[in-house]
Order: sequence, then C-alpha cells, then structure tokens
Amino acid sequence: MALSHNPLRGLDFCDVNETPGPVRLGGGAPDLLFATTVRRPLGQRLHLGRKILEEIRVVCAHDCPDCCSLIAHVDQGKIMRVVGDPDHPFTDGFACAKVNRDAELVNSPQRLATPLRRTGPKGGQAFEPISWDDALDEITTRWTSIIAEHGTEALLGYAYSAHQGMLNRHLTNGFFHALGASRLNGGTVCDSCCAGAWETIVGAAGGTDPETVTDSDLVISWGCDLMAVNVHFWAKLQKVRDSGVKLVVIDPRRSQTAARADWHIPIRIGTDAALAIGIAHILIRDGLVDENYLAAHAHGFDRFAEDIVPGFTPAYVAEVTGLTVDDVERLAAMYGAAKRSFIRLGEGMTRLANGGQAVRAVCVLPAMTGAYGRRGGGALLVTPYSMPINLAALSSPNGPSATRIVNHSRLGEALLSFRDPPIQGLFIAANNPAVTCPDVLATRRGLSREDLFTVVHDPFMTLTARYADIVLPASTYLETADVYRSYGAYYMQYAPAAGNPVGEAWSNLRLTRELARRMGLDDPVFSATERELVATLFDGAGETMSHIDPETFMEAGPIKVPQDDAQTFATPSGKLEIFSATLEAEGVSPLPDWHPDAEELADVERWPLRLLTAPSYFTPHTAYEGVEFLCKREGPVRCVLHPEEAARRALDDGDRVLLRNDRATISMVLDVSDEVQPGVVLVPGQRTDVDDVSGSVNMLCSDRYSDIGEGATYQSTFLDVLPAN
Ligand SMILES: Nc1nc2c(c(=O)[nH]1)N[C@H]1C(S)=C(S)[C@@H](COP(=O)(O)OP(=O)(O)OC[C@H]3O[C@@H](n4cnc5c(=O)[nH]c(N)nc54)[C@H](O)[C@@H]3O)O[C@H]1N2
Ligand SMILES: Nc1nc2c(c(=O)[nH]1)N[C@H]1C(S)=C(S)[C@@H](COP(=O)(O)OP(=O)(O)OC[C@H]3O[C@@H](n4cnc5c(=O)[nH]c(N)nc54)[C@H](O)[C@@H]3O)O[C@H]1N2
Ligand SMILES: [Mo]
Repeated sequence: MALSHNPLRGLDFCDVNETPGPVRLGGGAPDLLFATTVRRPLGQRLHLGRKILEEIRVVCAHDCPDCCSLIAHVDQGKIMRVVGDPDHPFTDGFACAKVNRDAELVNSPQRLATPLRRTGPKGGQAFEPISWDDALDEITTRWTSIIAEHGTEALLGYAYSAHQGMLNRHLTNGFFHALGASRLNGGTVCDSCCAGAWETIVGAAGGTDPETVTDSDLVISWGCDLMAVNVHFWAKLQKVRDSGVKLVVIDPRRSQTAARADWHIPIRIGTDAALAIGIAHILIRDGLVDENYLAAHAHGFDRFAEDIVPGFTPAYVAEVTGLTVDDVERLAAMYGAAKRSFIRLGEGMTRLANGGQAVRAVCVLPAMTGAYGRRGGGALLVTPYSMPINLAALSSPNGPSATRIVNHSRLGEALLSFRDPPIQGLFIAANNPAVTCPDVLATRRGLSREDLFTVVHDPFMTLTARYADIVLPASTYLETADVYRSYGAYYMQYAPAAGNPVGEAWSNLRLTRELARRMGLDDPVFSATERELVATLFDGAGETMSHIDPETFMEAGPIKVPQDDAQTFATPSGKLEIFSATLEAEGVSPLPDWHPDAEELADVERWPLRLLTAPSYFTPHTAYEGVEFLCKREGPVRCVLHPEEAARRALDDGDRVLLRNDRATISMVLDVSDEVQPGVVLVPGQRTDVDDVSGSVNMLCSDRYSDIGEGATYQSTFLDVLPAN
C-alpha cells in the first residue's frame, strides 16, 4: 500500500509494513492468506478459506522499550502469525521486523522439545532426551546434596529479564531468594549504570511520556538508535517532524536513526558528559538559563556552575568530543532556544567506564531551560519507576536477605574464584551469558568446571545450554500468561497464553512452582494461582497503582498509567540532585563531571582502535538465532572500519580480519564504511561463534565496572584490526 503521506517514513528499513508469511501447517493443509488486520473486537473468529483462526490479544515480551500489544492468530493452539494491535495507541497497528517473525521463532525447528541430559563433555553437543520427572528428580537431588554439603549460598539462580513478563521473570528470582541462594545483582550487563545514575539525579521516577512528543519543539536522541530499539517512538516522531520539529542525533555511529536525522553529531565515544557540560557553559554564558525553575526544582546548581562548568569552554569541549567549536555552539544555541525539548537518552552510551556521569550531565540540561516543567519537554531514560507494582512480593517473598551477591556481568569470576562456599549449583534461565557477558572466556571457563552442576532453561539449545548438565525446554511468551509493563512508555497489560507450548516446553512460572514444591518451600506465592499473583502485584503497589482492580486489569487490554506533565523528582531532597550526597558518600564525584579515564588512557597508548558496540537491527542479542530469515537479513557477523583505517591496514570490504587485544583474538568479516569515525571499530550485536566467524566480541571485553551502578563496560575496550592471513 503506497501512502502519499507516509507517517512511517523511514521505517521501510525495518520492514514494519511487511506482511509476515503464515507458518505452514504441514500435512497437506492449504496455505493461508491473511487479510490485513482490521479494527474489530477480539474474541471473534477470523474466517479464511476453509480455516478458522482465533485472534488473541497478547503482549510482546521481547526486551524492548515499546512493549507492543499484539494480535496472535492461532489455529487450534498453534501460533500462525502475530501482528501489531491497531487499538493500542503506542503500537498503532504495526509490529517491528523481528516480531513480525515471531510465529517462526515459536515454531522454529530448532525449538527444544524435551528435557535433555548431557552425555559428552561440557560445551559440546552430546545430549540425550529424558523425561521431566527424571530431570526434576536429578535437579532436586543434586541441589539437596549441595545444600547439605556447602550451604544454600553454593547455589546461584542466574535468571534474567529477557523476553518474558513480570510473573515469569520475578517468581524465578523469588524461588532462589526464598531458598537462601547467592543473590544475583541482575541487569549489570544492561541498564544498571544508566538507571543507577538516573536515580542519583532524578530519583526513582520515570521520565517524559513519549506520547507527549507531539508537544515537543526539539527532539534529541542522545545515544539512542531509535530505529533499532524504539521503533514505535520513531513512528510517533515522524509525525511530529512533519510539522517542522527537528531531530538531532548524538551518536558516534551514523546509525539508521542518525542517517535520517536533521542533524547527526558524531561524538567521540565516552565524551557525552563533556558535551553536556559544554552546553551548560554556553547556556550560562549567553543568559539562557531559567533561574526560577532551577531555584525551585534543582539542588546543587550553583556549585556545578562554579566548580565544574567553567573548565568546559567550547574549545576544550570540541577537543575532547572530536566535534568543532561551531557544532558545540550551534547545539547549545538550539537547545537554549527550545522551550519543550525532549531528550531520549540511550543506554548504550553508558556501557563504559564513565557512563554514569554522562547520564547525570545530560539530565542537568532540561532543568537549565525549564523544559522539565513543560509538557513534551524533559528527558526519558526508562519509565517503570512511575508504574510501581509490588514486584518484591514475587522476587523476595520472604523479605530482606543478606546472602552473598554475584554481579551479573561477573559470572566467570564468581564461578572461578568464589570460596566459602564455591558456587556448586547454577541455574540459568532466559539468559545466554556464554555469549553476552563481558570477559566471556572467563564465563566459559567457569561454566566448564566439572564439579559445577548446571541447569539451563531456554526454548533453544544456546551456547550456554551446551555447558549444562540438564537442559529444560522453556516456553516463549506466546505460550504463557503474564503481566507486562513497558519500559519505554506508560502502558501495562495482562496477556493470556495465545498458544499451546511447543513440545514439552514449560514456562518459567510452571517450572518455578514445581521446583518450589519439590524443594519444600511453603511461601504461598509459590502455590498461588495466576489471578492471585496478579492481585499480589497491585496489593502493596505504589500510590499511583494500588487503586487498580486486578480483575478489571486482567480483562482491560492495555491500560495507560497517566503522568503529570512536569517531571517528578523522587530524590531525598525532592529536587533534581545535581549535587548528590549519595555519590559523595560512595567516593564518586557528587557533581556531573568528565575526566579522561586513567585505564583508558593507558590502553590508548597501546591500541589504535576503540570498540563501539551497538544493537543489531534484526537479531537483538542472541534471541532470534532460531529464525533463519532474520539471521540472513542481519547478514554475516561483521565489524565496521572507516575507509581511512581500512586503507592504513590495506584492508578491503569483505575481507576476513582479526580483532585482537590482550584478552583474545577473534575473526570477522570486514565492512568498510564511513558510518563510523576513524579510531573505532564497530561490532553490531553479539552473535554466537558461528561458521563465518571465530569467537565472539565479548572475548575482547573486560569485566571492569562502570563509575556508577556496577555496570558492564563493553565500550572501554581497546584493540587492533589485522588481516586474517
Ligand atoms: N533491534 C534491537 N532492539 C533491541 C536490542 C537490540 O539489541 N536490537 N536490545 C534491547 C535491549 S537489551 C536494550 S537494553 C534496549 C536498549 O538497547 P541499547 O543497546 O542500549 O541501545 P541504544 O539505547 O540504542 O544504545 C545504542 C546506541 O548508542 C550509541 N553509542 C555507543 N556509545 C556511545 C557514546 O559514547 N555516546 C553516544 N552519544 N552514543 C553512543 C551506539 O552507537 C548505538 O547507536 O534495546 C532493546 N531492543
Ligand atoms: N558486546 C556487547 N554485549 C552486550 C551488550 C552490548 O551492547 N554489547 N548488551 C548487553 C545487554 S543490554 C543485554 S540486556 C544482554 C542480553 O543478554 P541475554 O539476556 O543473554 O541475551 P538474549 O540473547 O536476549 O538471551 C535471552 C535468552 O532467553 C531465552 N528466552 C526467551 N524467552 C524465554 C522464556 O520465556 N523463558 C526462558 N527461560 N528463556 C527464554 C532466549 O532463547 C535466549 O537464549 O547482552 C549484553 N551484552
Ligand atoms: Mo539490555
């Protein structure tokens, strides 16, 4: 369908308008043709030729800020297709290129059908099918003897967020909490740095409602590739841009988003704090500061202005960021002139040594212009803080615990060096750390320990699963009921299971309940019905949520949790804490600041290139490896060098190259492109060691922590690229 005025301009790249092919039913059944989804009440049946499909409203559970409402088309329990829900304001009737393929993901021939027991060496491919009963007997027998010999802290539950809703995710964590296992400090590979930094300045409050972008007069995507990770916000933004609102993208990469922006600012990696403080410098110099807003809503601005800002002259900022003085001046003037500027903060720019201060520095700017006080203005990192449900009832059912903590990104260290007791039993769900963790060689060494008893619960035979003693087939979100809360907009929604689990797959919820029963945990949360669990989430929820009636919620479809137009600050002072006493107490600079990092400086002396990692467009992390179409679409595992860097090394497009540093040498196919600047090598996504590549990018990364939030620092990695021969 060709629209003369296409509100999804630029989305052609993501193929959101592609009509996903139906899954073949097999057995000689006719191929199905699908009408485009039309607005109609659900519960009706869709008559197509001789087939009658049920339509079931579900929610996309993939790790994505959009949290789309979807309509699943189901044939007697089999998922045939999913499409975007036309009745959800944020989803607006389309799903992204990945989710359009979710029927293929669910029905992938690579899905695990039964529990498996390892019969060969760890990391290999020799497994035999076993029954669920045998698998669960073996697991509980082993765990019971580990606890008897070493105590409960010798167990580690390493379950992460990916691709499931609140019940399936949090009850699994609650099981290990109730057992007294070592506690996982989860999310450090992902958002603990940016979220931790946000909490120190804005507090535990969400940011600007993305749907108010219709009222914005300037949009800055600061380190966020909207076309990869926030497609539905991008679609909203296009409509706003049609009315003349400008989009600025600050990103070291000319991402698909940057390529379509009004202005792309190719900043040097890890220098965002310097740029933000430089803008503050110019706003003060030019009298563009909203003194009244700052006096009423900010804490510590004067100290910031006196102690930090003066050093960040436009010339110094240009030198640090690799931009020109003119660009820095122009950006500051643009920002200073806008009243309702909307900054969409990305997470990627915080996965490096000084990432936390970058978020803090950027968060000062909307206070300086008063944008935080106006509809459509302010900053958005993530939203859940302003939709406080009682997750603790699920994730820590028996209250506070003082057991040992394991950092998510330091699984290798925990497995290799923890004593008193060592980790003897490991349970991994919804996570593929053998690929996605930093210092992944240490992770794999840890997983290879012969005396470690590992259980992996996943819909697919991931690289991590190959290290397991027992592999359990997991259902996907389309095969289990759950409660969903968006992290990029203000919607929540309940969804039933759309289809029957493939093979003998069990949901995390079902598995957790059964493990709890077998391990003798008697907290009622483990025997609660789904309805009771939903009620638990709202009982004891925060002020804005506790009035929601769970029964109504379960029937309602998407609900929007309304937000005030002005930003709330949920800090100890109730203000934007530009000065953070919390950070001062931790020995971190209490004011947003930028310094070159000493370790990075030493690495720069030795290595000519810095690693830029970015989300892949079609295969986020490793989760779509079961969809052949998307893997082909993403193309070979590749790295990208600027033409100058390629020429310096006599390398051509398509060459096989080695990426090398002190930690490892891996190989990939080279793309030569000026989408990146000289001095960096871009590796999009994190893909398993496959035929056309040896090794995985995270072999090159250390497990060093970021400045705030103990986050991963994938991008504080320095290396060289060489010809493969
Ligand atoms: N298609 C797709 N969707 C995804 C994911 C995916 O991998 N692919 N991942 C999902 C997950 S787990 C998450 S956490 C979310 C968010 O996913 P994130 O991986 O946090 O993605 P972004 O927030 O877009 O941040 C990445 C962008 O930051 C840029 N960047 C890197 N370093 C810097 C820097 O120093 N400064 C600046 N200004 N920019 C920098 C990169 O070039 C890239 O364009 O998305 C989710 N959605
Ligand atoms: N180099 C580099 N590395 C990175 C990043 C980066 O930017 N650069 N980004 C980091 C970020 S932001 C993140 S969030 C992590 C992501 O790291 P992971 O969470 O390890 O990544 P996924 O590939 O999404 O793995 C999720 C697994 O969950 C399985 N799964 C899906 N649904 C279910 C379910 O319902 N139940 C169960 N039990 N399993 C299920 C999938 O099959 C998949 O194997 O990677 C991090 N790693
Ligand atoms: Mo993430």
